[in-house]
Amino acid sequence: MPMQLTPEQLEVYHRQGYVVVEDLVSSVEVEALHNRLREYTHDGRPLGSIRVQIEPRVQRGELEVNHPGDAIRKVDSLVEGDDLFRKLGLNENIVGIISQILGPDIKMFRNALLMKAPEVGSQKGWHQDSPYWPIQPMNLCSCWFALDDATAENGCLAALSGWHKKGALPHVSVTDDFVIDEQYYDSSAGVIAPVKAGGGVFFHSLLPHYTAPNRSDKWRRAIALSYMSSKSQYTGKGKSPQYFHVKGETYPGCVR
Ligand SMILES: O=C(O)CCC(=O)C(=O)O
Repeated sequence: MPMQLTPEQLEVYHRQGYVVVEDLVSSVEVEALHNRLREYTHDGRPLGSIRVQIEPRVQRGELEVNHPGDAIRKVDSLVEGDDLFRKLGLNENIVGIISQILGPDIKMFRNALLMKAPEVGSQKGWHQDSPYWPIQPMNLCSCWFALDDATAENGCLAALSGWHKKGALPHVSVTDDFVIDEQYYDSSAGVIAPVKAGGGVFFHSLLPHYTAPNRSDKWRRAIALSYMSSKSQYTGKGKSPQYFHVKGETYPGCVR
């Protein structure tokens, strides 16, 4: 039977804006994902047209790494481009929990591998996801799936619990980032959400969140799998892009 959130866990999600769920995927599958990822980042497996983002300090020549793969910060759309990551994006435990939160008709808005190499990975400043995204209503849900044990030391997620209820907060551009304007929140209220490899943090797209730099000697790799109801509206320019279909119906006039 696929995993389901208990009523208590579902209540926690709605109250806090996030819930941590361990053991979504077996250690054997996590190992296979690790191996595949290493092939892409360190062993020359072609990424094709998949977009890769490099650590800004390495890009600017301010920091050197032992291997170019240690400088990769972000890889987009592996769910569409790789069989093992596709299986993860469609995993019945993850999608089952997402359906409890968002309903039966689901599309994937994005998926992004987020990598913090030991002592290299930089912070991601406090932000909400929805202000970045052309989707209404602002009620998407991400499963931040941990490929390594995510801890305070290597840059696990931190969140402002309950703040998803405050709506979209003003964001500003700063060096290398787009973050919530400091006058609108108090980061000292942030709580960390450690999670073991194979588990995930399910969080609301209006939840303010942050990840610290990796100051440890251990990798922190995660993939953010962001889902939306197929009844969502695309609010960007032109017509809706074709989003990855996860399950259920598609609706006329809504995201494709
Ligand atoms: O994993 C990270 O470092 C950042 C994650 C994040 O901010 C996101 O998924 O929106």
